[in-house]
Amino acid sequence: MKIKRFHAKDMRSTIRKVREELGADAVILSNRRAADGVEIIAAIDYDESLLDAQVPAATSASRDDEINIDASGPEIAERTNKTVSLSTSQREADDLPDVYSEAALNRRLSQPRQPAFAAHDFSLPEVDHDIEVQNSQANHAELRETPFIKETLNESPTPQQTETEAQTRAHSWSEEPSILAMQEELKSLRGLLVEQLSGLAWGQETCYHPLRARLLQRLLALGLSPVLAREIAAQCDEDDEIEKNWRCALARIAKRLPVAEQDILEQGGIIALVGATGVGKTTTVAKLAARYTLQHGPQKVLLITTDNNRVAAHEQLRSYARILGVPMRVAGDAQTLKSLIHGFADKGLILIDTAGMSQRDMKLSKQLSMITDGARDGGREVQIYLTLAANSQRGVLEDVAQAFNTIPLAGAILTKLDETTSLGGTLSVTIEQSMPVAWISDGQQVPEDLHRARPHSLVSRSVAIMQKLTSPEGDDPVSLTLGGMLANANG
Ligand SMILES: Nc1nc2c(ncn2[C@@H]2O[C@H](COP(=O)(O)OP(=O)(O)O)[C@@H](O)[C@H]2O)c(=O)[nH]1
Ligand SMILES: [Mg+2]
Repeated sequence: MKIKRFHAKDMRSTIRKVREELGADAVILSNRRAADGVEIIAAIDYDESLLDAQVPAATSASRDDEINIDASGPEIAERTNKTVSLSTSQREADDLPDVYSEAALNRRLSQPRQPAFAAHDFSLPEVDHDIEVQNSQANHAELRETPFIKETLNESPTPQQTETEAQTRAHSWSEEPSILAMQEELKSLRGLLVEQLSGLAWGQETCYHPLRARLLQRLLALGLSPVLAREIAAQCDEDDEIEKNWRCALARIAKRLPVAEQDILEQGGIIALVGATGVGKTTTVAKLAARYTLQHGPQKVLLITTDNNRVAAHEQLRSYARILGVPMRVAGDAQTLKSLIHGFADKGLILIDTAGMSQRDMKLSKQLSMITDGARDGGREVQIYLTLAANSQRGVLEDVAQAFNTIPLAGAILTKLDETTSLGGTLSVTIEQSMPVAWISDGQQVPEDLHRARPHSLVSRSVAIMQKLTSPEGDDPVSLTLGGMLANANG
């Protein structure tokens, strides 16, 4: 019998190696996930009865009957008559000898196979990185019955085997009921562990850094992302009182909050508003147009919509244009946009309203490049502002900002501040994505409910919202958040 260890980046490649070297009759004795892939111990000419008969006899045998570990070469094991010899190129002997010793092998063989978890035993199973020889028979049987491995061992992959086939196979393997059940089990164990760890971490924080913990608690209640809240809280002065630290923390947030230096409306030019559907792009375009019209007159403004999908979208912008007395055009493609920009070169401000684009929409980059290309070809630069509705969840805003930040954004316009129950999340996103906020909108009235963004007023506003709406300080949300962070860090 010949035993050998195989190593590759995944199960499939490792099994292929086994096949190539030992042939289709190879027997898998054990497999485990290694740091950089999968490791399989396989054997050829494997005779279980011979092993069973020989191993007990080995108790009284001489040194030659032992399973040796030899560092002489890549060949791991070769067994003739009573001798099994295991070799490894890197001498992982420190990990291995005990399991291969005669006594250990006998002890393992004589023990009945234990389940990893007893019914009510929640202690974590001991992780054994060694090769579990005594389970080889059962492992072998189970593994051979696993469709993916069975097929891999019995069928020669032909050159014509397509990638689609491989994917389907991997897919069906991962949908095995036992694998799914195991995944569920692992998920619930992970949840349990995260809960325990988060409680522990929060307990330590409150014990060793009580002031920092309280500050962190407030910053999280403000809605800041856990990462930003921790960064700000870490700069606190433990010797000072909480209220002073709180004021300093708020000042730090305001300092980090990027806002547009110049007023869009003073600069003029071509401004396009992008963002998801319903965030308030058209209304904001109308508000900006109205303000500019008040200062420079209606003849200096042009409204363009690239939303040629919905008639309702045109109508909404058209009625604003009618009220303001400014022209409005529809541009369905880059060419039309280009000629419009060219033809209305005398306009001080061209506002482009766009169709709602989901961050997951495949048409997103196409639409954005249409805007930039159209404007560039028209000989003028376009400034694109991302419209973010402040009443969205932080996770959604992060997603949107990341997707849109792949194009050169001039900044952000925050809408629906009047409807949000937490402003910290929106502020976190603009800080973390370094996205200068130009304007904020806090109502539906055109043009009254539009204001220039000011860092201190945004921070005060978020504190006012927090004080009005959040419950008294409590540890639970914080520990859960810390738990989430730990889980993400480990996952
Ligand atoms: N409460 C509130 N509603 C707003 C604000 N901005 C826009 N809206 C409303 O949100 C809805 C969608 O706005 P719209 O401009 O059509 O969004 P679009 O799909 O992004 O163009 C409309 O009913 C607007 O009146 C705001 O700042 N606060
Ligand atoms: Mg719209």
